[in-house]
Amino acid sequence: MRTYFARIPQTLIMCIMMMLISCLFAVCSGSAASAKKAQTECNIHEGACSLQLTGRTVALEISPRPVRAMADLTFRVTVSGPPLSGTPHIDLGMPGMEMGPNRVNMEKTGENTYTGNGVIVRCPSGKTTWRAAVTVPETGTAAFVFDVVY
Ligand SMILES: [Cu+2]
Repeated sequence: MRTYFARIPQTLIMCIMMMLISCLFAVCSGSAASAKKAQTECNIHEGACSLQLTGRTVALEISPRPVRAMADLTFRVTVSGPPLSGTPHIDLGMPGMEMGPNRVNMEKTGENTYTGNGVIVRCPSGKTTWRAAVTVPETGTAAFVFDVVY
């Protein structure tokens, strides 16, 4: 009995510490996410999808449409506002799944427009939901979640 009661405060302290640590992590990741990341679900088959991020509008258009897996795709990113110091890039992945690196490098093809080519692979799980994370210099990452056609 004695040892049982002696263990309670220790367990409580451990619990409180774990709660504090997880709260700290939540606050840290929460503030980082709101400052430089934005995500939206969109229908990429209908045309360009856009997001507001750090005072700019980031738009993504993929062609040809409908957007299919295992096909050569052209990714076009348009960023409003003053000129960027560098070129955006896109990381293709699946929400909640590790699919390996798949980056689309882009080049400037217009005033505010950047273009690159890439392939969305077919997921062995059969799931069709992909995410294109567009990283824009000095702006952050705009992530677009959409379904592709297999
Ligand atoms: Cu997958």
